[in-house]
Amino acid sequence: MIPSSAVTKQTSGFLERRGGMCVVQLLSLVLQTSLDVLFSRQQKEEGDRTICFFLLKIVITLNICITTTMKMLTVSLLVCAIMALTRAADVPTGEPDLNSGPEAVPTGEPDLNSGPEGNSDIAEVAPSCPGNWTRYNDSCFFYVPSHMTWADAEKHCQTLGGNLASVHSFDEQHAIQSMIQRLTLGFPETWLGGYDATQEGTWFWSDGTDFSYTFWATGEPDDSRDADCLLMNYGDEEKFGDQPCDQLKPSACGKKL
Ligand SMILES: [Ca+2]
Ligand SMILES: [Ca+2]
Repeated sequence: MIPSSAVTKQTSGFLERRGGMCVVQLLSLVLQTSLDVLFSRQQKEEGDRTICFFLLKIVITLNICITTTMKMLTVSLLVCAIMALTRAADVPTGEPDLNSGPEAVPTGEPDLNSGPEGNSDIAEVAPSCPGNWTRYNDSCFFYVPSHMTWADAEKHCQTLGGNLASVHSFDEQHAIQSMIQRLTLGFPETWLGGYDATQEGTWFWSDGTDFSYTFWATGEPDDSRDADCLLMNYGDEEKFGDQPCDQLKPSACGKKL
């Protein structure tokens, strides 16, 4: 395709040449008429006719020049319009080609992302416990060595997103006990979430789960000294025992995945 700038350049060149030709014609007319007037000045009437004829020639020449120039301008505008339309028609067909490349990339990206997305789905199916927490089935446990009352220990576990741990099987109790042993190299008495403060003898877990599994040491719970809170690793048997809730003990937090 011929660039529009080249056409414009050619057109302007032609117009310049055409204008130059018109000027040459006009100068020739002026020169010829001036000579006619000079040679016929003896005869006034003939001189007047020569001047009129000269003016008429100038008008005709100018009309021809103007008409020719206007025709060329019209033709040039038509050519430019056709070129512009052609370019406009070409651009859309070109742009999709350019975009089709990038579009091919995005169509590839979903494929790349589909993997991670699939992995994130898997991660959601099998989430993990926070660091330093110990997992058992779908529960996470965390040992707090600081000595606190049962109520303060419960509040502290809540700040960690859980409650004092609840226990629902021997294996779960053993998992918590093993965690404490691993961290302390012993079996210190540790608060769990069991309590019967609201009604003596009716035990609840502070996380609201069902209090059905028990691992009481021999003679426990005895409600000695209004014991309303549950300790694990209690006594020589290292089982459950009830103790007054204001005793300062380590604690075990728990939360669900
Ligand atoms: Ca009690
Ligand atoms: Ca007791």
